[in-house]
Amino acid sequence: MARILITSALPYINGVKHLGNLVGSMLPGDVYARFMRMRGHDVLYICATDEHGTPAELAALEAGQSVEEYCREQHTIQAAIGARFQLSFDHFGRSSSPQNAELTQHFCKKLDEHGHIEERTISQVYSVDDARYLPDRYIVGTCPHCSYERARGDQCENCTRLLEPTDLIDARSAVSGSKNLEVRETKHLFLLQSSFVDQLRSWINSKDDWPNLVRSIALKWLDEGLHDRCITRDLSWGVPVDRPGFEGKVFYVWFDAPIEYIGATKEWADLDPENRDWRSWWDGKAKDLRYLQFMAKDNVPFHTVSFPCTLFGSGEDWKAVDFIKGFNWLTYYGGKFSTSQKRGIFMDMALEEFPSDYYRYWLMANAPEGSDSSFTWQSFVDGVNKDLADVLGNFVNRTLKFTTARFGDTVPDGGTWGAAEDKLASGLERLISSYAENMEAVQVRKALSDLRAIWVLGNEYLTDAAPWTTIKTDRDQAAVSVRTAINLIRLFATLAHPVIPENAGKLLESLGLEDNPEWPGRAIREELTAIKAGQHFQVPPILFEKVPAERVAELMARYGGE
Ligand code: B3M
Ligand code: ZN
Repeated sequence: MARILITSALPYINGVKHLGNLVGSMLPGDVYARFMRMRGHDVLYICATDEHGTPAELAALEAGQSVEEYCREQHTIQAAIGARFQLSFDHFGRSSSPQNAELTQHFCKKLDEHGHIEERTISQVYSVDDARYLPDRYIVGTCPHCSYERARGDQCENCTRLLEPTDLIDARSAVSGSKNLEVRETKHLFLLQSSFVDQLRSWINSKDDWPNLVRSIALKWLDEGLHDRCITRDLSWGVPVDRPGFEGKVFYVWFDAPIEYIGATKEWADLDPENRDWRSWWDGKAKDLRYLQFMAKDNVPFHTVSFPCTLFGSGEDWKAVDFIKGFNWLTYYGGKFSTSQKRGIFMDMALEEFPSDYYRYWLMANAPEGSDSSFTWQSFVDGVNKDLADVLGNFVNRTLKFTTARFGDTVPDGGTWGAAEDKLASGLERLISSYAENMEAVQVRKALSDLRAIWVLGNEYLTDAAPWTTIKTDRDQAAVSVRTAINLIRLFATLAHPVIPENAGKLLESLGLEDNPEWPGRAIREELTAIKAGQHFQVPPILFEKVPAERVAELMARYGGE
């Protein structure tokens, strides 16, 4: 048994997340956490809302709330919707917590003590009418290169050239439209990242099990040369910079957000300090501890470069990540999911249409792992109907209905394990070990295709065994077939539990078992005979309702598509 620390990239606070956010960080982290718990490991699965930064301030402004109130409310909403998606965080914290503030200030102090922090004076655009400094992307104007009129101060979306806000013609505030802008001198803290390049490179090179996607992004970032990074901002919302001359300034959101992985662990421990030791989960010397992070690819540089600089530069022994799982983009009909443009399917609307397991299954089976993948309602409905309804659901139904009709509602006795069961067992043995290996390695799509193959194998067994035919001449033969099939239901539900916990739990309960399965670790024949004759069961209601074809058009009309 090992201790396994798992974090999912922290969802930003500005509203309910979409399926693209879910599939790239929270869902795979949850599936992995559930799998590892079933394997008997001591798992701590941490997540939180990422609450600082200008977008949070502006979203609060738009909602007519104070930023504190806005964040508190949105945190509650995100926590509730996460729970409805069965995300099994041990703690879902808030980056605005006092724990995170204290840790963030601590890291800055340590970095400073080790000579990694420098004060520099920079020029920044100040909007007199908004009474605030504007981050580059909140300044808009005409691009000097292509004359596009809505270019942002950091980049022109039209010609993709990188810009400085002062390059813009007719610059104005994106917050208010005001042109009353001034360039002011302001003092900031810089983290001297450039001195970490060699250490980072050898650390990243030592991670030979990291996915290519993650390694290549990390190394590219280093190859392009690391710039020293401004880690403070002239904003009022954030972790205050506790340093003379920095009154009214806060840390940059990307400085304190990853520290919240630690902060949230402390939040968790502070709820039960007698029994929880947060520091032991972040101990760089601990031998029994493995740390995995889940995130979408745009977050990779912050986790392979920036956050490690914070940890390494502190001179303290913090646990650094062992394995990073990065994901490509999930698109909505080939286009971007977008929070600001409200394009795509958001977690709350999703649950108004279908139960969470449907999405959990589809998103994992179609995870944007090797490349981007596209969510379309047709593909979603096909996945649900073919895999969940026709393969898994149908197996359960025909097994339990037939058994009830011919043998009653207890598992029948009679008959003996034979060649058909041997064949089933050896097929299963191979597939289950492949499934477990792929889950261990966080090869999500491969794991899901193993899971499906396991269900298919069970169906083939039942079709070949044909108890509905054998019962006419050989009751015992039929009995052993259905007894094995009922055991298969237990096995299917157990193996699928990390992916579809709600329905897997219902299945186990319908067999009179508890909804907290362990990983099937015994010899396969034992697993397939664990439920003995005489055990009472119930036929569960239809678990996976087949989605009628006309729903697709309806869903597309409601949510857009094409
Ligand atoms: N909040 C993800 C995003 O908003 C960002 C992740 C932080 S992980 C420390 O794109
Ligand atoms: Zn341009």
